[in-house]
Amino acid sequence: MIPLQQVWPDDLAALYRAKGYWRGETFSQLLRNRVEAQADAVAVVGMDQRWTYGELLAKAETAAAGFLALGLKPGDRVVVQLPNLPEFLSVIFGLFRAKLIPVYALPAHRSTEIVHFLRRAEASAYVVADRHEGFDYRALARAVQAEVPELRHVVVVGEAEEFASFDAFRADPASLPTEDADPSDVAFLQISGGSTGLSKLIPRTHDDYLYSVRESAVISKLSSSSVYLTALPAAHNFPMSSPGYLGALYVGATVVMSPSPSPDACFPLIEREGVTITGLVPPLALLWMQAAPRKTHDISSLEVLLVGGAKFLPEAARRVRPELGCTLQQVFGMAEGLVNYTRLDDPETLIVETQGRPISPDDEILIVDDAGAPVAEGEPGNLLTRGPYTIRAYHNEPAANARSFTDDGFYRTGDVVQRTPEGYLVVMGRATDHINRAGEKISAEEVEDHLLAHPAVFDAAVVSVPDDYLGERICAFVIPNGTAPRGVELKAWMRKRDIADFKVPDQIVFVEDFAVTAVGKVSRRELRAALRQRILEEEGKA
Ligand code: OOB
Repeated sequence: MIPLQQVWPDDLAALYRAKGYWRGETFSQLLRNRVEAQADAVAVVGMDQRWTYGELLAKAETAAAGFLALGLKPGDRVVVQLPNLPEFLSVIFGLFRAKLIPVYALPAHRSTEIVHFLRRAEASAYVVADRHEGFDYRALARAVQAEVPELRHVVVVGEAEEFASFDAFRADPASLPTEDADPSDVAFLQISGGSTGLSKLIPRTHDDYLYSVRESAVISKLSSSSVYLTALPAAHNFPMSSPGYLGALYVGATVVMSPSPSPDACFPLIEREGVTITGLVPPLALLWMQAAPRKTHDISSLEVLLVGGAKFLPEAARRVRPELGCTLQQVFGMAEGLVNYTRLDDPETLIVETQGRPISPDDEILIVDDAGAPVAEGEPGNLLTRGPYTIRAYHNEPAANARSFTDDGFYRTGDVVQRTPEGYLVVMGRATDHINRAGEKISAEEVEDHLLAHPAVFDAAVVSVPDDYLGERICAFVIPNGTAPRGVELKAWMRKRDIADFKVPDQIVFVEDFAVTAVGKVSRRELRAALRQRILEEEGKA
């Protein structure tokens, strides 16, 4: 197995420790500390269950012993694909306790993506729920296991059928090893949005991630009386740590898991549990504002709404307080590390018009032109960053690492930003070819590769198109090979390729050629830019 690591240069690691950013804490310790302080406080609520911190720890220990009893060994990787159930937390804290490494997949992922994660991570186990939103994950597990024989264990939360049942784990926690993980070790793998090709794996250490969690909790003013609603899929970095359910657990607050982010699911939970804080992507924030005048539930306990994952336009941002009655906190973050927040007591203009400033005084920010030279202060440019919780490398991706990081370790975010005189960042756009569809990042190249596999597709170019609701939608330009299939047929065929549904193009435009300009040879990037321009002009948006 290729070892997991995330290495900062010695001098910086020493600085981050000396400044108290990296405190030598682990995820298991986090939970134990809370239990020592407040075993009987409610930690997690969801699906008619209500667990205290003491119960969460007990369930995590049973889970840990159960995973080890299957034959898994510390360091083994486990792909976790669960909806927002309370068991999401007992599974991941169980894995942490057993020194197993969760790899976070989204419920929307299908066999194409899961097989890729299992192989890239060299995972030996896969944890799923039985069903969610009408989809049977056991059938997915069967398909995946047939393709990846190295996958030794499938564990199911709920009705397990032929697989190992999480609910029936009975091994004695007394058998668990006493020594904890090394805080500088990789604790889990996140999944990148992927601007080129398939998603990459992002190794995060206990030390670096817990720093971002702890500071995020301070920035969002979480306390033990806060109630955090997990509305977005729990596997996403945003609801996980900005300040997320981990921030909430860190300070001894209560976490409510909602099976769906819709107002219908969330408003009753807000009223019943007295939710004080949650996080949404912009399209959902718009949906909540639209639903608010007709609501029959009291959501007045909500104090803070974080919005991020994609650009929240100032016109929409301005409506949050009057329409939802809470303070907006914009968050501009990335699973690779850097997270920016507006602060709760910032002036309205900063809250509405910017995406915030970094968590840490030691988050280094460079804004550069395409040649890598710093732009004049206040001008837009490419955002590069380095700091105490930003990765230095993806797992086992030498080519992507060479592209994505500078020689001195700055991560090229792919985002184009401007810095205000107050030091706040405004996201202007991005330099890479991915589509940010309602906060999900989709690689144009990955979608093109799928389209090209269709016998009637000669060539395909995939671009993002501005969309009032989604922020951006996926538009595929396709040159047919002979008779063009119908757009709906091509979409239906894409769906059958077992990929996440959010990657299927929203719009397909058949063209005879890409009208390549006189220059002759154009890069895919230039081609996509030209096609995007064409559709903007057609829609009168250019
Ligand atoms: C979050 O993380 P990822 O890894 O899914 O996506 C990161 C990318 C950023 O590079 C940027 O392109 C975009 O998502 N993004 C935003 C944004 N927040 C993220 N673009 C404009 N405005 C924003 N507020 O999406 C993520 C991770 C942690 C916290 C929040 C979001």
